[in-house]
Amino acid sequence: MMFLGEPIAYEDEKEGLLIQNICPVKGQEKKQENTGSNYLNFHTEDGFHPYPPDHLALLGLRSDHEKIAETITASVRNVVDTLPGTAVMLLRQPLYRLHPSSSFKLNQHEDYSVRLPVLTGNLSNPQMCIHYSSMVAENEEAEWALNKLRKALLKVSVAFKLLPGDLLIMDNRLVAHARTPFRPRYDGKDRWLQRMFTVVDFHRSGFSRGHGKHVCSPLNVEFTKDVHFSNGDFPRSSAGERSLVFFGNSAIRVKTINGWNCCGECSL
Ligand SMILES: O=C(O)CCC(=O)C(=O)O
Ligand SMILES: [Fe+2]
Repeated sequence: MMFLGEPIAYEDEKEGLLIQNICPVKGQEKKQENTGSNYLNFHTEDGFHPYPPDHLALLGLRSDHEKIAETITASVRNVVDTLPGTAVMLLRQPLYRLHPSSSFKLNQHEDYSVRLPVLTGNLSNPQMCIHYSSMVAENEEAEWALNKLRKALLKVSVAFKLLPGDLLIMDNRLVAHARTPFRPRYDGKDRWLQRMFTVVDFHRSGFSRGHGKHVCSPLNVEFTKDVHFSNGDFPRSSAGERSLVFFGNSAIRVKTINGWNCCGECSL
């Protein structure tokens, strides 16, 4: 992993551990999180975060009792050429609301999301941010395009049974992942993985980390109303909606700017 980038973790997720233990937790079977054991939907890891992982490693330490759980991956590289041009065009627009993962312990608020495109970057080799259960399209056309992509990804998915000693490294910018269901027994011998994230450009998150530290400080959530705000290359909130805005480790004041063009790509 160290050849791929610098390790990164988030203080508001899994207590900021750089190497996280993943085991099923009693009572959380249905959670769309790695503590659950029902089907875990396809997702990009922490795609809502301003400094999401570029790579994600899962190390198998122990299989589930019946050895049925499979980690599934699906790469945008294998589907982008099969999508209708109109779908690609829509997926490149910030028409999708993504709710933060419930594994993040953000300020007590619940009703927030970030607004972003699903596909970014190079036209023929784009990056993808998707979440089958926490992402909502803002209109019917955008939903149609998202469904096209979802169906296409399912067709090219590849399953891995992580046995003890197996290491699966995923490029989180290209690949979505999921996990099939299994039956935990909570007897101390359940499925056990370890997880680690890396980023290619460590300096980008420097503002959010202490000197020499690899753990990003908790995100601050600030609700805005009737505001256009842009942070980076796509808008993070939109007019009249409750949205999540980011600012490394300190809240910033968001001003109301009437008629400001968010990103040049959208018509807001
Ligand atoms: O349990 C798995 O195989 C994958 C879990 C997962 O999505 C994760 O830990 O990010
Ligand atoms: Fe995941």
